[in-house]
Parts: sequence; C-alpha cells; structure tokens
Amino acid sequence: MSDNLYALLEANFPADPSAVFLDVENGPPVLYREIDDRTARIAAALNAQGAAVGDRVVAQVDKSPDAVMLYLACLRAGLVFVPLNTAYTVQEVAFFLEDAGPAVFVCREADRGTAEAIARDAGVGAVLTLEDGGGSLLDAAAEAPPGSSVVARKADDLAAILYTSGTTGKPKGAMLTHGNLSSNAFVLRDYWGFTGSDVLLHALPIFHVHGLFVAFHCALASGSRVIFQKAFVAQKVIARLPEATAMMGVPTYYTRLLDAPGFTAEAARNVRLFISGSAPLLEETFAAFEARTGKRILERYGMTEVGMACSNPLDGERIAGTVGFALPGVAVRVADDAGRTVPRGTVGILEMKGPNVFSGYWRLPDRTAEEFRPDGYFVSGDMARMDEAGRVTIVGRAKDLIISGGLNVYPKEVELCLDSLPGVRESAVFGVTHPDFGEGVTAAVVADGSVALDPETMLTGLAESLANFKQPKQILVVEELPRNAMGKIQKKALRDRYTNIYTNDEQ
Ligand code: MCA
Ligand code: AMP
Repeated sequence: MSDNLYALLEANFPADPSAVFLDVENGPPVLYREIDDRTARIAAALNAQGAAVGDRVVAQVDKSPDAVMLYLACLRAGLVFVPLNTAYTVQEVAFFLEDAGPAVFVCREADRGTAEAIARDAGVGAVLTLEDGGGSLLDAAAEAPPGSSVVARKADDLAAILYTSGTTGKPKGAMLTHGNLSSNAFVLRDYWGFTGSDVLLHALPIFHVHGLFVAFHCALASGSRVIFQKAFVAQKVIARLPEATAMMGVPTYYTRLLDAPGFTAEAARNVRLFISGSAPLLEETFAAFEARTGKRILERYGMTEVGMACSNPLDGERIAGTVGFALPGVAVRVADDAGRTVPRGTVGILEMKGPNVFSGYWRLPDRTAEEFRPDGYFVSGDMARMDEAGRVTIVGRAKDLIISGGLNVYPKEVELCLDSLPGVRESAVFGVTHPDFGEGVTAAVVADGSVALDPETMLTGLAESLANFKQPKQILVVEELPRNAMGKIQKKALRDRYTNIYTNDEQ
C-alpha cells in the first residue's frame, strides 16, 4: 500500500463524484471528479519537462484553482512541492532557486522575464506559468496524455519543502514527508470533526502550512466543499459566511471581521467552527468574538516544521489565551535549556515529537541537529507552560521573531538589509503591538554620518531585497541603541520605549 498523500486523500473523496470541491468566485466550480484528470495531466506535463520523482517544483503563483491542482499533481507524481510567498522579491526567489535546485519553476506570467533570468543562473530546467502565454503548464497539460498513475511513495519520502527564515537571517527549507502531512491531515480532520457536510471558507494564502496543508487537507480528507476566495477581504468573507460551516484564519482576520460593518451573529449563524492560529489570538478578540457571534474561536498552535501540534478541543472547553492540548499522536513537553521536562505550571521551551515532525532542513544537517534533542524532540523556540490537565499556554518566544499578520519576520534578516544601506552604522529590528497585524515590524537605526538618513529613502532601498510584509512599518533614526553591560542590544528596552507607536501617535 502506497503512503502517497494524494492517494490517501483521494480515498476519502465524496461518493458522489459531482460534489463540488472548489466553489470559486467568478468562475466555474471544480468538482471532485475533475481532480483525477486535471492532476494526472499536470503531472504528465511536468514529467515531460524533465521533472522526475524526487525532483523539486518551485511555485510562486497567485492563488487559483490551478495552483491547488499543481500542488496535488506534485504529490501525485512524487515531485517535491516548494511554494513561495508571492510577496518575495526577485533577490529572495533567486536564493530559493539556488538552494532548492528545482527541475521546474512555475511563476506568474508578469514575472516571466526576471524569472527566466534567475532560473537560468540557478540551472533550473524549465520555467512555466499557470496563465495563458508561451510557456503555459496548463496548455501542456491539456495536450498531455491522461491517466498518469499515482506514484507509489513511502511515508518518509519527501512531499514538500517549505522555507522558513531563521535567527541567522538565512532561510532554511523544512522538509516535509508524505507521512508528516498525512498524519496531521487525518488527525485534524477527526479532531475538528470535518465531514462531507462541511463547507470551509478559505481566504488564506496557499503558500504556507495554514492555508495549503491545514485547510486543504481537512477539506480533501473529508470531501468538504471549499468556498475559495483569492485573498482575505472582510466584506467578501461576510458575504459568503452564511453558507459556511467552518473558517480558518490568522488573528488579523478575526479582528478585521469584528471591525467590519455587517459582521453579525446572523452572518456567522451556520459556522460550527472558527479556527485561529499562526499567531497569538488576544483574549480580548476571543471575548469580543463570542459576545458578537455567540461562538468561541478554537485556537490551535503549530509550526512549519511540525504542522499542527496543539489544539483547543472541539467539544470540551476552549479557553482564551491557551492553545489547548497536544493533538493525538503528538508528544509535547515543556522543557528547560537542557531538554528536561519542567514541572507543570513552570515556563520553559515547548518541544514536540511525533509523525508530524519534519525530517530536517534541506541540505543543512548541522542546523537540523541543533534543533533536535538527542531523544528526538524538536525544539520550537516558543516559551510555554502546561497545566496539570496538559493544557498549553504560549507565553512568549525564546527566538528573535516577529509575527505580523500571521507571517514570520526574522529581525536579523531585516537588520542585515538595513545595515547594507548607505549611511547606516547599525540597526535593531523589533516587534511592537500593532492593532491590525498583531505586531508591527519596527526598526531603530543609527547613522554613520556619511549621508543623512531618511526613512523613506531607506524603505525604497529595502524594497529591492525584502518582501513587503518584512519591511518596517516605521524606521526610527536614533543616536544610539540601548545596550546591556555586555554590549548586547536590548530589544526589550526598544519595545518598551516605542510600545505605543502604532496605537498612539504621541511618543
Ligand atoms: C500585507 N502587508 C503586511 C502583511 N500583509 N504587512 C505586515 N504584515 C502582513 N502580514 C502589507 C503589504 O506590504 C502592503 O503594504 C499592505 O499591507 C497591503 O497589502 P495586501 O496584500 O493588500 O494586504 P492584506 O490583503 O491586507 O493582507 C494582510 C493579511 C495577509 C490579510 C493579514 O497578510 C494574510 O492573509 N496573512 C495570513 C498569513 C498566513 O497565512 N500565515 C500562516 C503561516 P504597502 O501598502 O505599504 O505596500 S503558516 C504558520 O504560521 C504556522 C504553521 C501556523 O501555525 O499556521
Ligand atoms: P511558522 O514558522 O510560520 O510556521 O510559524 C510558527 C510560529 O508561529 C510558532 O513557532 C509560534 O511562534 C507561532 N504560532 C503559531 N500558532 C500560534 C498560536 N496559536 N499562538 C501563538 N503563537 C503561535
């Protein structure tokens, strides 16, 4: 029996082949019965471009039904899917192509010129798009022979590589196997009670674990219908919410819904499950949401490297500010710096082990070894405590990370870019409470005196190298950075000093 995730999901498609999979805005729906043929043809077209089992396929594409089919086709063909955030700059994408060494790069038609140049430098075999034009993968798929088989895969064969940045500022590719993804898919389907009667409202991007794996695997593994929206727009979500039974989002989605006119208990009446994750959900958001809709948001916790690890219960009590219990089959512990479990109620580092935990960072065995304990637990870098019942509360981060609108920004990466700008002696990047994004990326910069520093000019300089969501919302030019006796920059002092910068204009 193959462990190919595609085959495992397909075995759970609805008995009625005319059931709708993707209910698309301004376009025909994608039916469950179409998935087999569409993915078989795309798989054959990728193979014809030279992509063989185990090869990587990098995709930086807009959210569309075809992009979902591309992901499923890669699973089916035993190709390793590498999705990239559409906000990444050419420089960032060039790094990913060099690092991943894909056989095929699927890009947006508008980026084709630059994409071909960086792909050539990286030795990528083929550049294709999902749009009309010269190198359309879809045209090739239409011509390709139907019926390509689902390639047999073992649980530890790679299914995807997802890049995450790190405290050194250099992105690393988390290798996820068919077994990692399928274990989480079926655990979540059952834990959250997804069935073929569900209708999932999907407004998340599909280049991260949340929108691609958590959401689509729950839907596909239960045969649910998906209301497929291109991006999160509060009014569009509210318009379709009455048809939905489930929705997943980052906390910013829920705060934006609460701020939007027309978001009422009536609009949310049929939703049995609102799920939040990727960043901390404020207790006040949880309470305001319940007061407005009568529904308690279910908060869960995960990481790119592990998928989902903890969740509040479907039927039991959901407690604001906590991420619930370890999911079935996932071992979670709170440990000290040496990896020893600390007593319940004590703060330590959250560590996880289980079939969901990734197999390592792509071509970085040393970095991989640094993040695992000798007994196999993965060290998350999140600070947490566990109560007597096993309920986990995330209390902070040991890693220097900012989460803005559910997207991770590693300060080091932004600091390296700032420091390379003319006139900058040094910089410190930190997160400050932001009413929309949860945390706002903020930079304090010290001049070297060679040129006058102007925040606008600096932002223009950063735009070449950094994706827009990583760029600071504010750059503050300061005389010096606060340091401790050892000379280490005190980010806490900066955070405290600028704590009201996004909530109160007076500073
Ligand atoms: C867009 N902008 C942002 C962000 N997104 N700034 C800070 N943080 C962001 N996340 C900026 C753009 O640079 C632009 O700036 C302006 O906002 C408008 O861009 P637009 O794309 O229109 O923004 P938006 O549509 O309002 O998007 C905000 C968003 C989106 C809806 C919160 O970022 C989003 O959907 N986030 C979800 C991310 C996600 O799926 N995370 C899961 C990761 P300017 O105007 O200056 O150009 S997976 C994960 O974390 C783990 C595994 C887990 O547990 O799930
Ligand atoms: P990523 O690297 O994009 O997978 O982001 C994973 C990080 O998101 C985790 O290490 C946490 O810091 C954070 N995260 C995810 N879910 C939650 C949550 N419910 N509460 C607090 N932090 C979360």
